[in-house]
Amino acid sequence: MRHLLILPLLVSMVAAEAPPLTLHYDEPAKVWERDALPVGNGRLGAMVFGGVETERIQLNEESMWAGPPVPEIKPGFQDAIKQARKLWFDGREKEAQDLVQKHMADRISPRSYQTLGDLTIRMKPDAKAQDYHRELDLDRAVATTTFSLGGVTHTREVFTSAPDDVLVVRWTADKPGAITASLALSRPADVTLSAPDSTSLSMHGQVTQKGKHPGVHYNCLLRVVAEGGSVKQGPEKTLEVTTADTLILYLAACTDYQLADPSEPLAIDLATHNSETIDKAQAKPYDQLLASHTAAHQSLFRRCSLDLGGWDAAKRPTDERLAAIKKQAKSNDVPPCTDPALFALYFQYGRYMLICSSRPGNLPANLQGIWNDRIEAPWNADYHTNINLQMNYWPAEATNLSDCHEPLFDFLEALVPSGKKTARNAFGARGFTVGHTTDVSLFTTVFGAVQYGMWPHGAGWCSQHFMEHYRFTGDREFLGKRAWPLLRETALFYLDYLVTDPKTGKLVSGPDTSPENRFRIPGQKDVLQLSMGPAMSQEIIWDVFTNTLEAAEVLGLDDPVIAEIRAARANLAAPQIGADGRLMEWANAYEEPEPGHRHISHLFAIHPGRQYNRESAPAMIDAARKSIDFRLSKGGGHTGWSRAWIINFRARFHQPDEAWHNLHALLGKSTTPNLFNTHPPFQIDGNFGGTAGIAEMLLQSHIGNSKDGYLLELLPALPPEWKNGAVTGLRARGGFEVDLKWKDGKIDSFRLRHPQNATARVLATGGTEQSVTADNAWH
Ligand code: FUC
Repeated sequence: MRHLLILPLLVSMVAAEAPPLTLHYDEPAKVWERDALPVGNGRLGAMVFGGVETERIQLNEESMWAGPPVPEIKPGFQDAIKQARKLWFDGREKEAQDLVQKHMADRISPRSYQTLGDLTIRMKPDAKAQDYHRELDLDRAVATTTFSLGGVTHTREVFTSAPDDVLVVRWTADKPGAITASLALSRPADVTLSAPDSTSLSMHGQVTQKGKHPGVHYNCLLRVVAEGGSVKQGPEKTLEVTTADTLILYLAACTDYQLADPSEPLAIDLATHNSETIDKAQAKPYDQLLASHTAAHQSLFRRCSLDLGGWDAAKRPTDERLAAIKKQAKSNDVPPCTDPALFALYFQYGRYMLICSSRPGNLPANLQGIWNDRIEAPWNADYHTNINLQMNYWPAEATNLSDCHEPLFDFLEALVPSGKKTARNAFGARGFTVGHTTDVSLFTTVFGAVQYGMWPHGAGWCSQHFMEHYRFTGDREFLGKRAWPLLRETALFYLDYLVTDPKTGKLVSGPDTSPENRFRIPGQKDVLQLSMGPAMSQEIIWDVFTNTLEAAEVLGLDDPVIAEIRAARANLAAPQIGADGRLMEWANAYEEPEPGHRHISHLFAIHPGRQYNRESAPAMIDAARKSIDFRLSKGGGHTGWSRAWIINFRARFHQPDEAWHNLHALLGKSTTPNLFNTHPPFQIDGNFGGTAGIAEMLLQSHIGNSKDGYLLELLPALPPEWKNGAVTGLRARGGFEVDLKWKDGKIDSFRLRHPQNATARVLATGGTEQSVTADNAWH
């Protein structure tokens, strides 16, 4: 029932002759992060190298984490916060910060998301490989490697099936008996290898971090089915395949992690579970296994298509095309768009990666989606909630992957019990709060150095996604059963966390940070991070209150908390415009030691927030634009995700050239040949933010509300370079699905679909506003 509104819209909108959506290369991958190609079913992932002599298929399972401890609130923290507020209001800012720092929970992050290991296929060919080609087909979600050896063509297909929950490798050769190879599983730590029978290998163990912090138990099973030839156990837990015609490998993996209670391992026999999973997959003919995988993938992937023309370029290897963009990016001029199809591919790659790393029932996409080849990943490949986790989900609704948003909702709901404890113990507050980062153990504490750690707005920001899901889908059941309870808890926290600024009488947040940024009070030498009422905190709180009130109104609820929220919102301090015309990051005019900082937190109210828009607050939009100009002039936008955020801002400012320039820079400066976004290193938020940014350039619907409806803005920031094109299946708030065609940079025609044939306000850039009924007819 949850997707009542989406299901009727599941029309495959890709033209009969779909353009080739593949990443392809003329040589095997060398470096994991740069070259290998990702496949995934939301839970199981793999990076395919496409090697000839040695094929490495690096494996992931989403819950491979070591265990406790987690950061714990120190005694006296709650009092320190209260005292720090007084000190701050008395002008003793440095003392306030030092006091909080002294009482912060210790940084205990002993864990990282870990690799599951590698599946390695080794062969000793007599000849050198010819006609080498490897590709990732985004539309079928299959990675294929082909090469010929001594006149025999070999083809290896790799996919991870969601319906059958297995990774499958099929290796065929066009002459019988041509496949002779050795297969192995391996893992860098905590592993016992075994060969349960003559055609299987297994690895299992308990995940630790360097021998400490025992976490999940895991099991991974590989079964080999050969047509022709033979398979037998080799030395050192390998399987030796000799002169087979075709080989199919089935790999299943699981752990005993459960989101509902991470401290309580799932009571299942992991080895039996994997064996049964493979039995079922193996019982299906290969073609059927592949067909059901492809169908499941396409039911999501094909909901949205983008055609920017220039598809001929798709014949060239992807790394070569990217290299051309990188060369252009060295110039500071706004570069011409010489390869529009690469940007369409990039858009779809973000959608592909969201489907592969975030299917319903799974954990959310982490900092690297589900792909990680290390025991200690950068930033632990965890769930940072001070932008990264949210950015992962920016494309979910707009690009018609609402279902892929669900893991975020499940995760947030799972955080509530822990977040209530933190609200109570750390702040003496009702409701629910989450600090700047968390992981599968679901801790919510603010911890570590105040610069990154004293930021209790993870839940506040994430709760926005619940309301946005309703806005895009119109799913009232979701709104009532899931969004409202979560928003209410989040709002309760803020009602108690806010304090009155004695100078202004307004309600302010704090002491907390503007994520990871620092300031200096004029005339003082210390560089500080904590303050009362930084702009982002105020904006997130406005957003939470507004969303909660809107949800209550739609649901017609009568709850005493509604009046409390309304009163608090009316008295909430709002961000200000500084003397230089910029939107101020802090409540007062401070010096900025790092004016090109990567976070652009104070513009939350413009995107992803909706507090200010060009109709309701043109002066704030102007000020925000100046803030971005300034940030960029000081070297901002240097990390992948930061650049991606800027694209989204530029789109909201209706600045097509600037949006284009930053999109170009995202590929030109922060993208590797496998089209992974790099912070550096690899961080998937930049991919997702880039995909969302392209959607935002083509369609916006943030002006309006659930009661009065939303304004659908068509092509609000279309780069002049993308003269002709078409997009199908974008989604807009109000529950609309939108197709657009444009010619010579102007809208040519559009059509809207809506399950109740609702009417929308539509504004095509350069035209006048009209009222259009969603009847799936071209206008
Ligand atoms: C935030 C950012 C960093 C990085 C990390 C994972 O804290 O400030 O740049 O993206 O998350």
